[in-house]
Amino acid sequence: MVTKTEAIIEQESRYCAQNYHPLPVVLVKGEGVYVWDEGGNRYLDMMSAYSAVSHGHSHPRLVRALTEQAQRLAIVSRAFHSDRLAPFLEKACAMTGLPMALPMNTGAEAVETALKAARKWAYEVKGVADNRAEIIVCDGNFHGRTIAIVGFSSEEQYKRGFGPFAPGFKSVSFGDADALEAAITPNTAAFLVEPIQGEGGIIVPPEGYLARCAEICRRHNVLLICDEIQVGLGRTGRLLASAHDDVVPDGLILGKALGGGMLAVSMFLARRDVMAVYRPGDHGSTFGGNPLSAAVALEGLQVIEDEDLAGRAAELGEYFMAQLRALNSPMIVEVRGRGLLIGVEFDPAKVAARTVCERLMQRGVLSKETHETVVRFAPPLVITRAQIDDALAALREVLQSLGGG
Ligand code: PXG
Repeated sequence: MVTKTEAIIEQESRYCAQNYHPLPVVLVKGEGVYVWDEGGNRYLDMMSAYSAVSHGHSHPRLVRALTEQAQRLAIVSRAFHSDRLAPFLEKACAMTGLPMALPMNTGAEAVETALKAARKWAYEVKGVADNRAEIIVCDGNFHGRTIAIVGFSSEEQYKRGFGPFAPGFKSVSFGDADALEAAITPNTAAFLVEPIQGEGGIIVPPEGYLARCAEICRRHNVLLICDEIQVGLGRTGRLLASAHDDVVPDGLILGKALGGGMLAVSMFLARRDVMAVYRPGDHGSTFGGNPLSAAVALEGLQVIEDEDLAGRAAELGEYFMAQLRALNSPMIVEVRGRGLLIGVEFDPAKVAARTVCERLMQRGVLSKETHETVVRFAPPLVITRAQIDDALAALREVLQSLGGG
């Protein structure tokens, strides 16, 4: 007999492009840190949609903001003003310390927005000759899936079959500030970096790396652009991951949790002289900055402050990471991360990360592997210590069931 779950997955595989390999669970409801499948089973969500659901599922304040605004005015395009956009951007600027913002929807769009701004800034402000601007990125980066972005990925699978790619990008070793300085030329417009590499496997760079990069960029008149789509908005224990190094970047990219786990909302924030390169007609998005997104995102930023989500991530992340290390499993090679962005690296000779995720799922904990060896623990930031203990108990059982407890 085919179960309802199997039937739904089969239907999806018939109609949906097979560009993902999801765990075999069909979710129908979420509340806080929990999600439920169509059979009524409850799971702890330790992935939170790759950090997009930092506020928890269906946060009541965000549901209210969404429904109230949906009943009033949802979409106007940027052909007209709305009363929702400015308060949202003012709040985002106040919280991040950057003076101006350009709203988009998905992370990749906001990254493209940053890249275009950096190039135009190089020509108009820095004085680089036409079409010569270079942007430096890092090996192991993940910034999205557009052709320009995958073109500078170091991951073969992201690129294979999608060329030709945009020129003008150079990649240097992540965590090596000297490599950055060596790669800079008079044509360098910007250095684009994730303060912690998320999709690359939760890679934390050496202490002080970002501060050194910021100093190097300043000295060479190169823009430091931080992609905090995954690590920003409290996830690592500070509002911005760059704040751990006391760095205010020249350009900042936010997404994921910016939409409060409700909508796709992203933005590029920047220094005034950088944002000034955008003039009417240069760039845009039909949905970017729409009143519905702006109302939800503004409330989301307020919730981050009111519930001190960054403080929770700092405190609970430290606890969680210490407990994971104390598991002392021979299957675990390393536990790394910051705040509630944690990667547990498993020994591939002993177990596949996917197997760990499948077994966790059977015990009511959802996570997802990255790069075959790393299991990600990045729960909603509203998680409690007791719920973390539940996840740890499930992981202990899984390790025991695999003979590595
Ligand atoms: N920058 C960073 C640092 C990211 O983690 C993006 C940009 C792109 O965001 P959008 O909204 O365009 O996906 C990300 C996304 C996936 C996947 O399913 C994406 C991410 C992490 C894990 C899986 O493609 N991060």
